[in-house]
Amino acid sequence: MSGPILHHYGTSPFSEKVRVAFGIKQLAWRSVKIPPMMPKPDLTPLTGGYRKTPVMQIGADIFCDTQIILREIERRHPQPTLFPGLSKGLAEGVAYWADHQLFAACVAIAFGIMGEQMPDAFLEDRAQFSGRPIDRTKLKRQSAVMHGPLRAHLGWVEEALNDGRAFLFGEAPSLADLAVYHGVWFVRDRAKSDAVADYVKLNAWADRMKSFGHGTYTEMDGKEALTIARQAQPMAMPGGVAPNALGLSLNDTVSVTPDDTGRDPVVGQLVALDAQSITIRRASEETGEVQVHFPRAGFILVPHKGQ
Ligand SMILES: N[C@@H](CCC(=O)N[C@@H](CS)C(=O)NCC(=O)O)C(=O)O
Repeated sequence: MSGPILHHYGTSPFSEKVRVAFGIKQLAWRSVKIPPMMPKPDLTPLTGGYRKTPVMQIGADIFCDTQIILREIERRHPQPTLFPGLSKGLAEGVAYWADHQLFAACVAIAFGIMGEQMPDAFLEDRAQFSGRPIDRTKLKRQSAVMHGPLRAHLGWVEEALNDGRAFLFGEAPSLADLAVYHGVWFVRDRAKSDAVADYVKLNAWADRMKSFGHGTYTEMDGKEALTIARQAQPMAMPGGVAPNALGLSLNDTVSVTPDDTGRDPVVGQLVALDAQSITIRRASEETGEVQVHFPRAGFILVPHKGQ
């Protein structure tokens, strides 16, 4: 079994969520650096069009979105668990809030500080990515508007940590800590904002999260990752397709699209579907046959038109 390959870039907060998970579990992994904006010529052949960062590859299996990436890492490397104590289920729910509502506030604050230095091409890419125009002159104002909501969201975290616990669900880190941390990292460590500098417990907790590091990794070229996919076989998916409201069956041609940003549909044949995940199979010249996995929450699955 080949180990995880993370397609990412250093400044990406969602990638930091996965890198710190590698640190908590002390895993060895391979790193493929991808461009921070389109085009991503060695990535999109693997995903079938999904452009977001990060993507995890294990042989000919491609995992899109940190929700499913972390679930797969936990399945393969269950110790130490990302669901300690009573956190199962709840940690996923907290993570979903953090990845969406909390992260949106973090982006506004970070762009308010770094936006002026960002090249036009990057801001144009992010406008296309988010589906909304980005006006450089309004970034500071939007940051001021989101300052209060950010403090309200992170105020809940400060309050949760107030009883002296080390992590959100007790003495060991969980998926929820990872999801809150990457937004805090973006604001505090990347953008160097002082928006939450007075949250004493939160900052001590963020330092604890940072100290896990990133595990051990070696750099690898994107072309080599394509060769690895081509030479590997997708893993068996014995669960099959569960009965579903769409009436979809095994091998139906479907499309899977993020419901928020980077809404590029990926088309393939349905291999597996359950309450938490979608797996499709597709092929390209560069990759051979691959299986692409998505989480169920946050993605729109429909039959592909023209089927
Ligand atoms: N829900 C996704 C969000 C990923 C995301 O939005 N990543 C940002 C970078 S941190 C992104 O894709 N930005 C555009 C890009 O890298 O092309 C996940 O959990 O992986």
